Amino acid sequence: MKITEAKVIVCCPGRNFVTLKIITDQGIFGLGDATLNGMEKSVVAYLENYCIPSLIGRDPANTEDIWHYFYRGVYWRRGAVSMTAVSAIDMALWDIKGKVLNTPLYNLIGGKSRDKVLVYCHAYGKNIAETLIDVGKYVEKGFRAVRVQSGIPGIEHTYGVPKDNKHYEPAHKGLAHEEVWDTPRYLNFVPELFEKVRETFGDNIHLLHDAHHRCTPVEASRLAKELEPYHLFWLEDPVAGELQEGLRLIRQHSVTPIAIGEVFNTIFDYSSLFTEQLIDYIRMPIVHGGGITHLLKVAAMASVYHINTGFHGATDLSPVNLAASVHFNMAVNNFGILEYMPHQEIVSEVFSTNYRFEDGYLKIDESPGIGVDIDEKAAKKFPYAMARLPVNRKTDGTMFNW
Ligand code: GCO
Ligand code: MG
Repeated sequence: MKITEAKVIVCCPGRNFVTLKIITDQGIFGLGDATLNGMEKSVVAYLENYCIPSLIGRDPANTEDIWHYFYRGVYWRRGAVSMTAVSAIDMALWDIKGKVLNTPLYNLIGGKSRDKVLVYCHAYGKNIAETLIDVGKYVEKGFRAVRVQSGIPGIEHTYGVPKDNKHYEPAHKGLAHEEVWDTPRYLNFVPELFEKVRETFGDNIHLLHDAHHRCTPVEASRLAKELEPYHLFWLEDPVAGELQEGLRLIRQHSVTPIAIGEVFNTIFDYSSLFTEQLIDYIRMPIVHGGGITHLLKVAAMASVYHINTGFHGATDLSPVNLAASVHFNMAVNNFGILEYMPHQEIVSEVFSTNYRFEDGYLKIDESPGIGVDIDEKAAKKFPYAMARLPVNRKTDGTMFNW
């Protein structure tokens, strides 16, 4: 079997998605997600100008060799743009492999270790009262794990809380919005938020929180320590991902579990965090972390250190990535949890999916490969619209992490 064609499909049903379609001489095709929020066109250019010409003529069965061709074979390797392209290629090839062998992806990577995958959703509100109502809605819907973010008194707009009270979508059309951040107010507020959530919903629900890279190590240590009584499932990105040593200080001061790495893209970003046991969950998703081939290695290494998967699954990752993540987490032994923000209804006009939410879990059917399809005609109805993630400044105007 040979790859005869590959194309990149960009569409914007509510938000931008980039999808790679690899087609073979036997008519079988595979899909890979290549969406990098706010930087979509960079991945498109890399795929179209550099990767696709080198894919033509290769045997799609050789997932390992092709992965190394696009990783090792590229002198300027690593980085979000290149690794998203590598991920898309890898996903599409595993999709083809599953279709050729007429079996779901999970069967190719170990089979079922479980029947369903525990997921967490996002609850939020402008203040604690509204947030409690939102948590209640998700508990009512059957979610067993809820990420809780809330507006903070004195900060005009906070990460994780939509301005218009609709669905949460961080990218905005046009150039980047500027937001304002105040860490002292945040640190004073969050323990009270979780005290109220536990008081209202008791101990039988998993609670998660995303600090979104905004603390220094000592601030994050205080936060993790003060949140201990509320037994979080995890505290996410307490410090910026690139500050790996910062995780040491947090560990010395608290036993709140830590999830990190949605902005990572290789095993090397994780290696010392694993060997020193500084974290508990892997956030790096299939779409940005080198695809199934690479994440299998990351998960295998993590398993030695009792670290579990907890992949990023925001709505800016397409249904192709979400389905691949469900397959992956059906199969690996060290599964922790998967983020699940349901896509807007309009996304189903372009992508048909094979997963469904039931009683706090995602389940996937037995369609071969990844099991998601794209309607290219429908995709054309939703042309790309430039959108950017916000930037963040401290109250005195200093540039900060978003
Ligand atoms: C999460 C993430 C998202 C990101 C977004 C960026 O934990 O779900 O932090 O909210 O900010 O995916 O594109
Ligand atoms: Mg996050």
